[in-house]
Amino acid sequence: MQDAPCGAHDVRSHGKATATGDTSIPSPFASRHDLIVHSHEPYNAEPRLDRLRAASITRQSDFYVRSHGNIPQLDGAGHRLKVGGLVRTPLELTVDNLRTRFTERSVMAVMQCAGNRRADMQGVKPTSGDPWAPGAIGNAVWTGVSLRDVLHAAAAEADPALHVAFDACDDVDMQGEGHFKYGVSIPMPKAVSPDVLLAYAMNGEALAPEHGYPLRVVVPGFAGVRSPKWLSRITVQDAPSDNHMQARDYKLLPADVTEGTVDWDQGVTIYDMPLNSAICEPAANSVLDAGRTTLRGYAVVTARTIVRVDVSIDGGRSWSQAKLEHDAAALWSWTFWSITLDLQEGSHELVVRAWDSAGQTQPAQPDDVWNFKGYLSAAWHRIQVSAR
Ligand SMILES: Nc1nc2c(c(=O)[nH]1)N[C@H]1C(S)=C(S)[C@@H](COP(=O)(O)O)O[C@H]1N2
Ligand SMILES: [Mo]
Repeated sequence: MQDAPCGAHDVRSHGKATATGDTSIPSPFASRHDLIVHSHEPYNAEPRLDRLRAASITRQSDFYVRSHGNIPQLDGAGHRLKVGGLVRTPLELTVDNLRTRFTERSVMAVMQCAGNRRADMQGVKPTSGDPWAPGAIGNAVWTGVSLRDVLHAAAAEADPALHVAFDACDDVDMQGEGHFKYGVSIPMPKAVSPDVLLAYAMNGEALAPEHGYPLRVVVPGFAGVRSPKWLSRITVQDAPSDNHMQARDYKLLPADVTEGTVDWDQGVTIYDMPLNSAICEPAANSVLDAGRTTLRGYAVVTARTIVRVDVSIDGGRSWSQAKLEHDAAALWSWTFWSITLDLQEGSHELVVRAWDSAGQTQPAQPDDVWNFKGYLSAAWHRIQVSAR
């Protein structure tokens, strides 16, 4: 099944005991000590929100890391990508082959985890998964080649009912549910969008090991789970991937479904991400000086644009409109917002909600969208602060 040559020299084989604490973290993570770490194995970490809001293009060192298994240490020159399935010309390509045989393309796009902001949902009722704050998101300029061009070179069948499956090099151990290499798929109509990349660079730098060196998929607008890192194989097929990650995870389920009652076949596969927004500054629970206070954050939407961001300093009773910063040419990028308001002495609930170009806004409460996996947490973002 998995004969793609990953040739990994794992620095952190999954399940292998290592010392606890940051000193056990090998070199790929050395520069990342300032991220908030949810777990070391697998490595999951997000930036502080003021760091996230500091630049519209997120530095690799400030970019959240979501991994389900080990971080493979792959040999960039020797690594091979196989392309097969419903294609007339199966391919085997090095990253260098991709660079020289195909047209290079750069796309600015947000990568966002389906579990971003899960902590708010956990405030309603526990869910599985790490308590991500609003930092499981970042915006980067991804450079690589269009998946579409590689599918074309392989003379892939183009029926819109097909799926393009991806296999990766990391080993995922789903305690009790088996041990497998990470794999997912996307529907063909998305796969042939020129903005879906096989990327080898991020913000003009080689991908860091934790972001998928030497090659990853970037599917703008889709949940991060559909953008495999350490890509080893592409398969054109007539059904979605049967990998655990696709079939038994990352699906949206109704509120009454639990871990014990879930029928994964009834879940809705999470592809597109919902309208969302967050307050990045001030930080939750901060004590501020009363008076003029600037609030800053992000808003994000797929396939539409952010047209308005409302901010409240009284728990959502009254609203003011924030100033928006968006590069209209960057379709898949986020929108930064800011507003300066007068904060009286006392406690305040600060709230943000975004509106998109179809006049849709976010649900008011996380209760409205709660699900046992804690996915797509996109209610109004509320934080408590006090001023004195
Ligand atoms: N091979 C592989 N690809 C993966 C993952 C993974 O665990 N293994 N995690 C996915 C998830 S859930 C997300 S949100 C993004 C995160 O990308 P980043 O770590 O570069 O931010 O990678 C996706 N690609
Ligand atoms: Mo994710």
